[in-house]
Amino acid sequence: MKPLIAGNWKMNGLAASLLEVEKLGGLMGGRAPADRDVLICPPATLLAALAARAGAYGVFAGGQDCHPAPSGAHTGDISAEMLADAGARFVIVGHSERRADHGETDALARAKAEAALRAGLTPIVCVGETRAQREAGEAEAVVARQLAGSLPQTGVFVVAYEPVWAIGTGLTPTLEDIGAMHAFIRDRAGPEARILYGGSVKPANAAGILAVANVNGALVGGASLKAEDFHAIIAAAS
Ligand code: G2H
Repeated sequence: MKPLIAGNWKMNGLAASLLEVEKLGGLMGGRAPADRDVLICPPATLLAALAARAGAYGVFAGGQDCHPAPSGAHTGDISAEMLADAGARFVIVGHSERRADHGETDALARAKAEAALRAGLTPIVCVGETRAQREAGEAEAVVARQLAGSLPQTGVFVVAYEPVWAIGTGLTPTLEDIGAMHAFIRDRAGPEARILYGGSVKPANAAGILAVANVNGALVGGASLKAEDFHAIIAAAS
């Protein structure tokens, strides 16, 4: 399965940040490696400009969220159709920061994933347990519930396993725990889905994580903001 290395810039990036895309293109020798997919999900304000630049290097652009409706009276929201129109090929849905900051539910994540598919985008559906849930031995039950409620009923999708306690903290699960959870997700998401690991992926730990069975790529936050770091992670996926 072709690995997908996805950068999630979150609420970071002004126009000057587009220079990181040029830098990344240069580090890759002008073209993303043919044996892996590279994706950057910038803030919506940069999506169209980034899609145009990234496309020249064979890098995909994606959104960080979408509304379930194609259009309408939803002030401040962005539809999957709009993301596609701006050049996106993927969209992240159900990220734990959306679940925590905006009260997003599994049902809403599924509605967004299905809207993405209708617009021709590939949804990246995020799941993951909190520290308290892992310590209580509930990690698999929580992830199973999120998968059952959030995955679209049909279509090609990507799953990102992001333990909430590993996001932006520098902490990561052991490789054994990552492997066990990815195998658990594989059983529920099916053989076609790429399953990404996310949560404090950086150049120093990328090769080990990406070599684990059923890890088909990474969703990278902080370390995707600097071209050198993101390139090192792309290079580690082989
Ligand atoms: C998890 C991840 C990217 P970070 O949110 O989705 O962020 O790599 O900064 O932990």
